Amino acid sequence: MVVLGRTSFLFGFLLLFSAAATLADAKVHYHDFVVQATKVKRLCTTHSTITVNGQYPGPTLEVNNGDTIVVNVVNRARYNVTIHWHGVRQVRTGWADGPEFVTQCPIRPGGSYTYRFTIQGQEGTLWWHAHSSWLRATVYGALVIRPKEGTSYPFPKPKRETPILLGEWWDANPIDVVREATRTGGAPNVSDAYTINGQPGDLYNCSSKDTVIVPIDSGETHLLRVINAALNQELFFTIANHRFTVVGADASYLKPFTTSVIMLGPGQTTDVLISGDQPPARYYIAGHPYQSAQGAPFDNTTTTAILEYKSAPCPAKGISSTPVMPPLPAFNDTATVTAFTQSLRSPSKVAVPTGIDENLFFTVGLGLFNCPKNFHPSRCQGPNGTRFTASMNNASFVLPSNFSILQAFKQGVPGVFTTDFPANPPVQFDYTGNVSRSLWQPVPGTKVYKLKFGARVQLVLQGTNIQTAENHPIHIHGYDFYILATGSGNFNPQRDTAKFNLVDPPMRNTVGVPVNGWAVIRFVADNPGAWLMHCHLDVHITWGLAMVFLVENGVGELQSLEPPPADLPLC
Ligand SMILES: [Cu+2]
Repeated sequence: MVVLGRTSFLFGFLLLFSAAATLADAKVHYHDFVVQATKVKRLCTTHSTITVNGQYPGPTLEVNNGDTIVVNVVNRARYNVTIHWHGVRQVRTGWADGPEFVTQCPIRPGGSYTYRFTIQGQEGTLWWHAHSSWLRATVYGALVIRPKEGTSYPFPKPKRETPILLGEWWDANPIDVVREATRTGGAPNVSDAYTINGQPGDLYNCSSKDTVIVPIDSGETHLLRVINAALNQELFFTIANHRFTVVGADASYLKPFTTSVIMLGPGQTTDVLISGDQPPARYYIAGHPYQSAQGAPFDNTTTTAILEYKSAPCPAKGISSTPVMPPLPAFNDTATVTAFTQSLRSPSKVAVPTGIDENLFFTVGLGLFNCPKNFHPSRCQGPNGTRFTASMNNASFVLPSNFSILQAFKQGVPGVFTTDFPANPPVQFDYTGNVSRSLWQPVPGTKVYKLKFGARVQLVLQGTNIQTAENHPIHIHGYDFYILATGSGNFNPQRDTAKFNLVDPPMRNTVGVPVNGWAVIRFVADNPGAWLMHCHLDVHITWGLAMVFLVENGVGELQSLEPPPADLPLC
């Protein structure tokens, strides 16, 4: 179906050649990712876990801003798979973005696909993960982006750097967990552990001998690249007796500030500096949930690693080596989350888009489907015999199954999606009040919203109180955006526009929409393609909390999506 003409191939080659000539220092990094089942033992039980190259977490990619990454993914697992390069702008390379049935069909068992893209203007920490069903529970790794060759960090160069991947572990096959939930219509089982770099740590059974040790020397500065790779849980993160200097998030630098605790929603990254300024000893590094939904079950355990001074007294000498445990915020401590997120600022004045072309207002929240007449009651185990769902602007997103949206868009295949995703909620209501039961049932469909190339977009994301209000980490593919403001209650343009930070708002790829509140973001639609926007709690994307922006080509080659790679998987 997708035929790459010889002329366009030659043209692409010449473009690549001329680009390479102007970026003499930029490197190309080649990697092979073999997706395969691997025996992994955690919490006293061995599972056949889907990994990349037998590693859990998967390999860390280390590059400089400006470099090109080429990853050949071979699928030797029994599931369909795709890999998403979370936060990478993918300028003109939308075919390499990865979400299944959005920018590509899945790589079938036995198949392969080579992702090829360039890091442009992003520095800090991103990550990669599977974007097919719940495979990302174990198929993920760090993507470290150092400053462009010949430049340096906007802070003193740290002596060490360590990626800290926060994960979530089920003592079960995560694919079985989501399949069971999809069958019953109920909430999926909560996880059994959180992990730091793949290890639950000392507070879990059969885990303490493998607890991750992070070394530090007295007097040195250490950069921790913290990534929330958990499937369904926002997490607080802290280290006993050490303060963080926050210097970046989602591969954009921030105005440095200090705090003793940070919070990350799934999908978010935060770069922090710590100093070896405490008495040489062992200190717990700890993560546990921020749970904003009231009454919903969650995994309330705590994962730990150990920050160990190299000169710390050795346990063999009879000195107690039990690490110091830090206090952690209460699970429902929204005030701490608000204080943290409102401290984030760009390092200096930035060019916030103005002269808005597209003024969008999307509700985000859960819903309940009444049990379909032909369904056995065992398939309606949501509240009061319903099935859980979720939506944006009352549209519950359904992935296509025989074309990717991008392929259908570019080849003009009809019937794969409709372009009627609404710019505003079809019905206005008191979003964070007592919502009438008649507004709880969204409409399923594959609706997209079209944007002209270069459109200046303002998007209000309004949380709803339908079923259960909670914080939703909303992630946009293909774009970074400025977060102008967040607040609680219903967004009110007369009152809340005055709160916009038009000077130094933070730039991110994932924004936490506060529980029973709203967030306002802006971006310029200057990257053509099909870009998924979704809640990064996988349970919510499973229920349909997603939509797609279709961004048209601009004028000329440099404002147009590249042709699809010859090995693009088709359905
Ligand atoms: Cu959500």
